[in-house]
Amino acid sequence: MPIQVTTGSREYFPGIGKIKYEGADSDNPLAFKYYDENRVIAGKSMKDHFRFAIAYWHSFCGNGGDPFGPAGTIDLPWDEASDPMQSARDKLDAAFEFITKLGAGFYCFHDRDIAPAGSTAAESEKNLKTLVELAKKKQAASGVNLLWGTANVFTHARYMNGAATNPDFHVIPQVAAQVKAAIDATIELGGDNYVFWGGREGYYSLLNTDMKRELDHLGMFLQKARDYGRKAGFKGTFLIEPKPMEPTKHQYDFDSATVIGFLNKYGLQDDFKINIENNHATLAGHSFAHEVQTACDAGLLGSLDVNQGDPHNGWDTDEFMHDLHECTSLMLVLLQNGGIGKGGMNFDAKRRRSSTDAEDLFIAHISSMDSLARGLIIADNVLQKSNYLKMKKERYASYDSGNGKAFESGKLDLETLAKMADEIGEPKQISGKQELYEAILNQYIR
Ligand code: XUL
Ligand code: CO
Repeated sequence: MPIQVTTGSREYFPGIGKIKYEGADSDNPLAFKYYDENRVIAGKSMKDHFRFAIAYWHSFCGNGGDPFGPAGTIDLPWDEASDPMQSARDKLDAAFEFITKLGAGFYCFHDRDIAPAGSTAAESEKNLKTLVELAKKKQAASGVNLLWGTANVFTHARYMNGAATNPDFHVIPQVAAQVKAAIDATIELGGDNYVFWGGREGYYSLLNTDMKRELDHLGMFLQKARDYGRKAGFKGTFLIEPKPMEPTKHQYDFDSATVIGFLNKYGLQDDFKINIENNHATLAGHSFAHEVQTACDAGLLGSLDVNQGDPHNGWDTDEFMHDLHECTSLMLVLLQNGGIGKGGMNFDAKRRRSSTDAEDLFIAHISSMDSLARGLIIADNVLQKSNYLKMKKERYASYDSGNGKAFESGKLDLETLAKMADEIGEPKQISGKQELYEAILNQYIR
């Protein structure tokens, strides 16, 4: 069903209605210029290509605070009630008003984003259940779905030495209580995925760290979480979100390649996939496209956290993704690899500390949705109209027949190959044509 605007008793974004598609010539900052949800590209509607999701933590909990000004700059009118449960209900109203006015089909949350912690694990779970029941009604009224849920097992002081990788076993039951309740919440809300981002799963100093034991504990914990989820009826995909550093110096889920090895080592590869975030890729010294391609090649692409960082500094700045070149490179990989499936594109991004108008939250998302839509259109043009695919195929043509094909299928041993060296002789030089590929891409970015 089309998304229905769903407000609570108070309207938090007055004066802003449902965001419409007005086309590339529109000057309206509160309209889509490229994202036209029903437009079909490469056999699929834009809505299905992206499955856009709103990140609860940035958009409804983030106040623009930073280490030099933790009090923040951005008004959160839904966070004024003195009772934290009332505040959580108000936040839910604001969230669904925003999500439905924007027309995004999905949202994502941490347990602590939607409900406050109580003084015991049981009380925290009770709070979460109360908010989940309300969220379920909002979902039914609006047609918005949950892309993924997760547990915040990194903010509380008890997790300072790690969550599932904590050297002290007494922390593990706390992690289990949170993860179990968050999996239950995700099932209750029909979430398509459940995410593990290992914020504190890593270390600062090898001097006090038994890395092997910590990783074994992480593998064991995830197996138990998977087993519980399946027993409780979770049919979706578990996702690990890689990040190489921050907050810890060395995070265990460094990048896609590291996570692929980890999943295979601990027997998790059939239930888990990867949630890739652009800014995390940058921190790992990779491009988003590289990380996505790596996961696709392993059959483990799960979902995406779309944002961008600054390649010149080493921080996770979580800016809204608007770099057209990066959007195009990403969509080129996705179009060639069958798309995003039951994953989506979650805006793990925050407006800048100085973007303080309520409409800035809309503008930030609209700009990013338009940039990705434009990337999709450009990438599709490159694939349909240019020589790109043909050139790439021809580069590997020597493996399509004869000895190349025999090698690829494992029929040539090393001695036979070695003998061919003089029979075949020095290979002729074949240009890699990188600049031509770059020129083709830029030719279509218009
Ligand atoms: C932190 C980050 C998280 C995860 C969910 O860098 O990306 O918000 O996406 O825990
Ligand atoms: Co993220």
